[in-house]
Amino acid sequence: MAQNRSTFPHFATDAIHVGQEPEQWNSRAVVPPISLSTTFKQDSPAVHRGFEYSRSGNPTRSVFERCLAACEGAKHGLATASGLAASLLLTHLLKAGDHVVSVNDVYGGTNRYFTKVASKFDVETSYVDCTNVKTFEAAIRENTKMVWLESPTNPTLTVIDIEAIAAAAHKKPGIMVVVDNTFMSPYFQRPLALGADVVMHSVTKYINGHSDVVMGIIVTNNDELHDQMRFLQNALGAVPSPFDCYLANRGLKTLHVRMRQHGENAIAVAKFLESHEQVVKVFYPGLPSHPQHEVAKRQMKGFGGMVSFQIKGDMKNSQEFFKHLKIFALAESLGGFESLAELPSAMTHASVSEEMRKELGVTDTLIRLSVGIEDEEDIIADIDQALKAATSV
Ligand code: P1T
Repeated sequence: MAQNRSTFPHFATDAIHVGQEPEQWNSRAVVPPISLSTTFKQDSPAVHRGFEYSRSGNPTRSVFERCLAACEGAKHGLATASGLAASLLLTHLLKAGDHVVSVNDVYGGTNRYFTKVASKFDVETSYVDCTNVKTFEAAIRENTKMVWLESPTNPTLTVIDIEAIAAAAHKKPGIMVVVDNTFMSPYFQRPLALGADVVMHSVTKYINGHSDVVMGIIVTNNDELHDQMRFLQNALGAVPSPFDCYLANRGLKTLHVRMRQHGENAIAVAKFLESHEQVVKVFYPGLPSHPQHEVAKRQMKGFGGMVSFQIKGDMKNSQEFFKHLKIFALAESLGGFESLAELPSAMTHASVSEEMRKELGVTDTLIRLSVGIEDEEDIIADIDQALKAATSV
């Protein structure tokens, strides 16, 4: 199903109101309170009013989970202590001997988790170019149980045709398709409507949007999967704090406004970079030159705030560029209101093998920008002066 503006009616109203009903609190608080109590009084043994112990469920967490699930067009939401804790929980749905097909370009921490941790429990992962459905299908094995997609990918912003890959995966029963929707947020892309079984996010990024919370979330429409994951959420214990849930719920209220501005600023930055003589190549799904631009237009409502580019020269030029930035901070992470720049090969993707980095083009001259919502002309002027300074080394 192609996604366009009319696919997501009422997004802002849902982000502001779902799960926030003042009537659920005795006080009729319009802003949901932070419920710090670790335990809840029961009417009789094991008979309670929805909450018993704060690891298995918490009122502030529940407010956020319901709201974000609505934003993704999902029935169920489960918040986790981080994006990686969401990956951990999902992988615990598998058993030893199972196989995962992951898109080859994923966040470095996801690659590290599958390669160096899940492998210890005999869960093997193949990293595959998912821009080609035939290549993807060839990687499916008898024991493949999970498909892991990011789209656009981190950091090369490759776009995967989610609908085509989900349909190919579902030809074989028992394969769960997970989409890490962190880069787009539900405002720009809703993978469940494209055939994914589960969507996960690093809430740390756009959803919270203020670079002051580390959190994750998993959403689904599948009741059985949700029940299994709720059991795992309680059994594994990697849950977020009520204060973090309060902040993420607050951030979500302005997601639509922020995403529109991120998108506007990012396309301006991408066009500027594409015309710059100090730049070899720009990676942004909103550019007609992007190899999957047509897929992006079909499955996304906007193109997001992440832009990667290859600077002319070598590591010295990259370093000089970072040294001269004034508005952008040289820092990991993304999706906050402020602009950030980083070098994936040495920072977010340093844990990816050198061989795979080379194959993906994650070199010492590939620079990733998280374009913030400052004034567009100031952002561009900052990049311009840093690029000029980087030329003279
Ligand atoms: O940091 P955490 O909340 O645990 O989320 C991990 C994660 C998962 N998925 C994607 C697409 C991500 O980008 C991340 C975290 N990424 C960074 C910190 C980064 O700078 O790319």
